[in-house]
Amino acid sequence: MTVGGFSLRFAVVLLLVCSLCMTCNNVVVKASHQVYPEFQSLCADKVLKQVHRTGFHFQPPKNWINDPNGPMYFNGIYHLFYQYNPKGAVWGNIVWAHSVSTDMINWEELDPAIYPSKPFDINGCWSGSTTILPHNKPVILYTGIDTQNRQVQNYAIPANYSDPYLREWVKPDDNPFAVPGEGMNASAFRDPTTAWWGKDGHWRTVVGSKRKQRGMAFLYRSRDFVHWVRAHHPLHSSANTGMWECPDFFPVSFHGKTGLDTSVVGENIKHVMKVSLDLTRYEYYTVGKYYPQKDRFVPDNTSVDGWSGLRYDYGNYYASKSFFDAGKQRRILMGWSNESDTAQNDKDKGWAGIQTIPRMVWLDSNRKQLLQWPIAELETLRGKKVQISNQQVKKGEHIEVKGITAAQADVEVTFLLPNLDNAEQFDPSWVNAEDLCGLKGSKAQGGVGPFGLLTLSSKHLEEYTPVFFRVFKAPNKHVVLMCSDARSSSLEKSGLYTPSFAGFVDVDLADGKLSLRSLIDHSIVESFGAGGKTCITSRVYPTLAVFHNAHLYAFNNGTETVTIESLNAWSMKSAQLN
Ligand code: DQQ
Repeated sequence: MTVGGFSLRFAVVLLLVCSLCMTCNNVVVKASHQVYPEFQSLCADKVLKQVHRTGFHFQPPKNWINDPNGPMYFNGIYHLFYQYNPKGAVWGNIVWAHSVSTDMINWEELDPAIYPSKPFDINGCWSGSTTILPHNKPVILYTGIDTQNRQVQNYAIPANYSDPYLREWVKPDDNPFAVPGEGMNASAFRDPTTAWWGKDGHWRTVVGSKRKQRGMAFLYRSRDFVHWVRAHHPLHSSANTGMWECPDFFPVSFHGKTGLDTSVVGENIKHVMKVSLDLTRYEYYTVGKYYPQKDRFVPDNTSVDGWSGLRYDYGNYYASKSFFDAGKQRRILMGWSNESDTAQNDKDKGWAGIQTIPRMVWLDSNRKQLLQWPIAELETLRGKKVQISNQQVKKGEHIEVKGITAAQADVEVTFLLPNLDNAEQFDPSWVNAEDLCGLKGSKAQGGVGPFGLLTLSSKHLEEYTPVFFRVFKAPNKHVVLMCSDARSSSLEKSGLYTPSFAGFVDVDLADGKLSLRSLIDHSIVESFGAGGKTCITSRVYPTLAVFHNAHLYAFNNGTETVTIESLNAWSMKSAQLN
């Protein structure tokens, strides 16, 4: 039975959570999220403004969501848990909501899996992971906020392993399995990773933390997955990076796209360590070597281990989590894309936060970075297709891609570059891609570029979100900048966060081509440059370019003509989203 789109059982759980939270309304839990006590428990009567809701990016019917938690593949079903406020459209009252899917594109909502109910999580059920133990037994590790407002680590197990949806989870009474010890910061100790198994018979997990401003991943070991002991040294740490939220640690193969189970060690692999930096609200990752005997991770000297390191995504993307999909032998990455509007906007529209499209991740053949690509299942939503090939785009031109629903689309384009001799000179002081994009934008004329797509554009370009490249000439190489610039995305100016997100693209231009794919979905533009070398997600709120009034163009503002070798664009059908 459903009441207002929610199942009756869900409503009962909500009531329970609501009443629990009423008793803890005065408790101030130190969170990395902005806290708006006045909005925290204001349920929207109805979701007011629908123009910016997504058609195929995951979101629940209403309210706030943040981090994806414990995604996993179990007996043919994908599970996504996520941080959710059942009572309002800003962060607060956090539970683990739960959705299931057979393709990670269409989702069915279940009752929350974990919600505050025990002394060890009564003030919050924060982020964590799942691990599938031998004999196909999943376990959740998560952070609870206990009666003393400490961050502690807990585990939960399915109440009934034969329920294909694993609807109910039990939190055994021997929780918590780890509490902040002597000299540890009880407000900076959270987000346990998927555990991996070592040949010495111990499981390992890491928990994000910091000591002063040194970010670190505390390592815990266990033989039985119940009793855990902290190792003397962290798996890894890095100076001046602040609190490490949502760490993720996994192996990747030297060869091809096949994913590896989190416990794989040995030859012909590297390990990846990703952290979400609370100080910057960006993530970075390093590629390196894991030494199982010493339990140490050492980043390669090609990976910057700090704020300016490689990112999964140079845009609005945070608290990501990967998992090994044993069904299709691939590693999948899920990430949260926060709103870029105001808390008041979120309260008024009744919802906030979406999950990006699940991405497959694998090691680039240069072994220095990852590649990412939307899972192939997304293509089942592709509807009407239009194509352009061998079309020149001259200086100052913009060419409309007509015949698709430009507000809900998937577009893939490959540009043929002209002779690169006339590319702009690169100034070595331009170290920050976002600043450079801010400086140059999509309009300032260059030599080779800016060229790319104008997404979510109004007919006469009053508003648009350009996603584009600029190629520069540096001694002995070319530098490629990719931007997703939200500064002209909306006529609405008050309070929106409209950065000129950007990243450099480490790509060989010998074949004279640059490709771009953008997933456009009403208030999100999720883009993949050069086959997934550089990804950028923007959240935007057009006022004119909505529904059928949205347009898509290819453009070029460089002096040199570029050619669209091929452009394929599809109207996207809506997914079944909860
Ligand atoms: N969100 C969770 C924390 C995590 C943060 C709380 C990252 O566990 O550190 O909702 O967005």
